[in-house]
Amino acid sequence: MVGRSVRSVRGVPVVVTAGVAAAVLLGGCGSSSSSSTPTTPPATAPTTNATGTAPSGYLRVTIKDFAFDPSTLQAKVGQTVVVTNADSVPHNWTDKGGAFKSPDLNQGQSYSYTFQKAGTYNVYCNIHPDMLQTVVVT
Ligand SMILES: [Cu+2]
Repeated sequence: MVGRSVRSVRGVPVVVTAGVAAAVLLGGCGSSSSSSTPTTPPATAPTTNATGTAPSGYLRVTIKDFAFDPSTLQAKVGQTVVVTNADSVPHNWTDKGGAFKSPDLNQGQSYSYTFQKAGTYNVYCNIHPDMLQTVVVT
């Protein structure tokens, strides 16, 4: 914010430099406390995706209250889905067609799977077979 503004004002830096030199000369009795001007480094780039959206290629499924959230998931071929169990009982994330099957996930555990084929996947938890999710991969 401050660092680069000097450049645009041509000629002014010369005046400023002269003023600083004069000040140093005037106050030059040994105490050079003003020499440590804080040269703040340029601020790091502002976070552009502060909306909380997951980066592309990465989707999130949460298992909570005996349900998959979202109940229908849209994914692209090559995207990775990370499934996290937020319930205190174990669940798994199993494709009825056999494309994937997570281990039983305890609370806080995750399983990730990268979809390689387009299609509609009917997912359930084989511990609680009425827990259902549809994953549409295009
Ligand atoms: Cu379950």
